[in-house]
Amino acid sequence: MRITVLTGGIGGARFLRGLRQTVGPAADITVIGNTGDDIDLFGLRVCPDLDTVMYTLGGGIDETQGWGRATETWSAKAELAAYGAEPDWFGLGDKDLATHLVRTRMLAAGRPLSSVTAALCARWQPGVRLLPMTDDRVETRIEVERDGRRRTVHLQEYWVKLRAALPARSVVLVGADKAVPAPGVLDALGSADVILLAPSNPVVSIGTILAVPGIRAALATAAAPVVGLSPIIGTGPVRGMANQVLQAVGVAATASAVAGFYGSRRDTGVLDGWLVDSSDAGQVGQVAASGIVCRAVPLWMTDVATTTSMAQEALLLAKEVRGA
Ligand code: FO1
Repeated sequence: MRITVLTGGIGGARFLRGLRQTVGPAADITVIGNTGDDIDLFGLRVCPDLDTVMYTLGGGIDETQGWGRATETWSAKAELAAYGAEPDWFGLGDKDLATHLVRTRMLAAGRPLSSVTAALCARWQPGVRLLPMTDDRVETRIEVERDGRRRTVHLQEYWVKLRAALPARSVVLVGADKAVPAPGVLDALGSADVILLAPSNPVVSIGTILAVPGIRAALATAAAPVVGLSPIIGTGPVRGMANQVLQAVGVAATASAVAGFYGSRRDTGVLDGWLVDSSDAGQVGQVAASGIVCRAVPLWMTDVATTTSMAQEALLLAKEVRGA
């Protein structure tokens, strides 16, 4: 079975671990990762979502934090602080720095990000084919308002420095309109048996991937069923800043509103099926009315076992949708 998954960082990476467990090593999983969060710091290219997937599936993630390396040390960060080097709000651990050094050197030598990511994955053996959504630079910026004045900040500055405390007025995807899907991305969507949207941020993770010209159309026309998992349970995201950025695009922070944001493939959207958490079972009818087959199942990724059953439910729904 060929499964293609669109994902962001922590939530998506954890879901992928459950999916890999569910389908076993024989399945062919391609992961299309968001790169709008990428940031250049101290001359190094940092790709948080790709690294989070790579480390999580490769067994190197800091499980508590959900990002960065396990048993990390922070000498370089302390040394940078001693120089007063800015920015001081983004933490690059010593082990993690090696990844960014190797990546940046390969990029500087002219290799595209997709090739560099494959080279990094050769070490981590994530058990999936990890592709950046594009080899081109796309930067997600958040328009914030303070004292009546608006400006845009990098998504990492909004999330890590400002802690998403200022209202987000809009999301700007710099470079997305000119980006080209990375090699393998459109093929992975066109040849998939199942396409899944991980429980990631619908605006700044999955939405950014869908903004790369050609990707949304590839989902809309794919032969495979497309099933998504809600990142919203109740009235809030499982983690992250979904509430703030959903508000910026005028979408309520509920599982059914996010399904509406993605839309049904019967219209101009991308979904055939949508999983909401059991506690949101009351929203199933509303989602179904919009032409999306919807089921309520447990969606809290508390451990690998519950995440594995979520993945099973997603594949079951895909089968059901395909048969419909
Ligand atoms: N998140 C933080 O909250 N603080 C940090 O200092 C931080 C550093 C960092 C370094 C490498 C990396 O791969 C991720 C890092 N993250 C950090 C997580 C990241 O900001 C976000 O969670 C994602 O970009 C959102 O998907």
